[in-house]
Amino acid sequence: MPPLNYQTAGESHGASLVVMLTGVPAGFSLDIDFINAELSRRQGGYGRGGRQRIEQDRVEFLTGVRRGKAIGAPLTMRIVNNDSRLDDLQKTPPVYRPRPGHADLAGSIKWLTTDCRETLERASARETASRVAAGAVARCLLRELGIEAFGFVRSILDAATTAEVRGDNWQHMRKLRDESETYCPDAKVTERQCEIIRRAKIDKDTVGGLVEAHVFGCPPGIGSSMDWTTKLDARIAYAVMGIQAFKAVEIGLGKECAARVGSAVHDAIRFDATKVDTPNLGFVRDSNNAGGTEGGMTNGQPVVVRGTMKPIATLLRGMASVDLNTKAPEHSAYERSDVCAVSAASVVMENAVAFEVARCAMEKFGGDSMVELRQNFENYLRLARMLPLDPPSMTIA
Ligand code: EPS
Repeated sequence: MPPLNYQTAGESHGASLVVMLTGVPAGFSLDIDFINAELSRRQGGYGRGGRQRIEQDRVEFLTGVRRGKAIGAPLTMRIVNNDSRLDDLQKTPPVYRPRPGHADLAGSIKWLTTDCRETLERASARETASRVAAGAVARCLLRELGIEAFGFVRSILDAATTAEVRGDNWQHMRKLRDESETYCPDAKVTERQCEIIRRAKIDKDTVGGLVEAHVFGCPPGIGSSMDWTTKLDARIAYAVMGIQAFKAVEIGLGKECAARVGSAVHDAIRFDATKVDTPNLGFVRDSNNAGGTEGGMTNGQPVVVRGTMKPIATLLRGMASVDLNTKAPEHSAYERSDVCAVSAASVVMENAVAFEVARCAMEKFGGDSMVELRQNFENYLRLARMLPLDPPSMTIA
């Protein structure tokens, strides 16, 4: 069985997006309605541009599925682009005035051309639809282990919610988020965020923000401290920094750790025998500054990830740039775009983070089939609850 992994392909204005997952165990149900609902959510959010009125993202399974269940083979999905026009030079003309902040300049030099078009087609956030589809598949798998992800918008510019998301209120928070035009579980802050986006549109500018993802139900031990490449938090950081326009990622308290002493950072441990059947196996913390990971492994607390999305680089007002053909000063090019895509980014991050949890869960529990995976998972929890194992020599000396 290969490790759980995925690859995406497809240009923003090509025929379609494609995503292939390998290492998927057999026998879990692919909830196509859930996957499509996540794709629709990614298309939404206040501040999106005209493209989303053209597209209606839906997943089509090409391989690896039989009668709604994964069969253990490579799983391929397609999302059709309605706005497919890449071969039409009139409709997708060369772009030679690079947008500061976009992949345009570095990409055109890298591929030794003065047309940024091919770089931008793949750098486009359209690709994130594939990443959501992959993550949503992983979430179908995680659900069978009782693991759930929840993502939302924390802030846009200076409009930030202080809402606290916990294991006992996240479903309510999800309801509030789903009622919000910006995917922020706070009605008052949503209004301010919409106002900020309206203002930015009038100013022909763009805005970014902070998004957060929480993963509930992970027992201790997903990920590994034995090698840096197997650390869950490192994998999450890699996945999140790979999302278009992300400039920072934090786990738990994140960069605030630098401003506090150890006793105000680390989450004290106590044991509560009434909680042994919860994901923390009874090892209770009153805070979660670690964001659910210690030593690159889950510690039984919810995994908490925060991502920073910069404002979109395509500004209607333009910025100082150059003509790549003449090197003369020019205003940067404008392509139809979004004023704000932070809401969409929250959906992308939620699913990208969930995929990394699933990747590490598969490494820990393995199995070619869901039956095997579930039994490995439950057997591990049984052994963990039995600690110390008898005889003690069964444990590492
Ligand atoms: C993007 C430009 C816009 C965005 C796009 C990302 O596309 P278009 O030029 O076709 O209007 O809407 O995002 C998506 C298409 C999407 O589905 O998220 C860019 O330049 O990155």
